Amino acid sequence: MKDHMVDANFPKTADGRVYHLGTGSGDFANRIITVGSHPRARLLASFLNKNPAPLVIESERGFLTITGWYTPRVHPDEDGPPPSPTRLSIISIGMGFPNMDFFVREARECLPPSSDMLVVRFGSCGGIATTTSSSKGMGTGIGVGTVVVPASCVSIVRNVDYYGFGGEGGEDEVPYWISRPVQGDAGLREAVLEALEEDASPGGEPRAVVGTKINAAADGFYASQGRATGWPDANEGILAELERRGVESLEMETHQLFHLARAWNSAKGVQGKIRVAAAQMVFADRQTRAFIAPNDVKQKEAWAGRVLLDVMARFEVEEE
Ligand code: R1P
Ligand code: URA
Repeated sequence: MKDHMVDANFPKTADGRVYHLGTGSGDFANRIITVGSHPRARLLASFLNKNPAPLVIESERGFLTITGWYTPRVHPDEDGPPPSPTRLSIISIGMGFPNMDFFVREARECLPPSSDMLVVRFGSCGGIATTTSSSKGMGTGIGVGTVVVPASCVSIVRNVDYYGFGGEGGEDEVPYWISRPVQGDAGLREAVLEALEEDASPGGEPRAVVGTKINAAADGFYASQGRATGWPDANEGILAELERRGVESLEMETHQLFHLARAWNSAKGVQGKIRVAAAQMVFADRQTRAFIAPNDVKQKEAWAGRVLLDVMARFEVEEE
């Protein structure tokens, strides 16, 4: 750790930079796309305007924040003056609930209290649904390459007391807890879903986008996502239970994002709101066991990432 931190409760450097993200006041735009990997963040950042050059902050804890200006593309049917550039941030946070927690709390701290904070998670996920309920009616499953835009999210947390204490399967213990669903921001989700579904870019390929009802975020990639790996995880029933509850996709961060936004927005005295949505590319089909090819990942990321930049730049939000 290079800098001396002050205030053990919410540690910051003397010049106000937060402990894990390494960002300070003014380093974040209030429109943020969060991703799980640096290459995905850098790909999105390649679409930002070059002048002025984006601000890039890589923290020693592995968070990469890139803030710059983005000029939205013009829809072919669009009249009126060309859209002006909007300031946006892209952050790569890595994986899991704790990293999403660091990001949301520390980025919020870097924004003015009165400013709304808009966050879209652009991630990957597994698809588990055999039937889907998109805005365009019932479908036949979520395959590899589909982009899902969930309205809500449950969490799946492993009950560690279940394992290794001799009482496995006892009446009082269940191996996993599944929470009730928490909603994201309906307006932001609608904008994301519509833009992805319509994708106005000329010459675009037909792309599968599904507005789903429920996503599940698990506290791991393996056990709590129902993967059979040879570990004694007591997770054989998870996928069936999730399907029974109407869950269509599985990943590792969206619940923490939706949960924190809901908690923040419903607290007394909060000024700027946190408005959240997620768009997730299906990398793994949990029914067929298919996994996405690297070239398809690059293509999907570039296409959906660009659409999300357009949405975030154009979305009407109260500015600070
Ligand atoms: C697991 O491979 C990771 O991929 C998914 C999961 O949520 C987890 O973080 O999302 P990202 O592609 O955004 O990281
Ligand atoms: N990310 C996950 O968390 N799970 C998957 O199955 C694929 C991507």
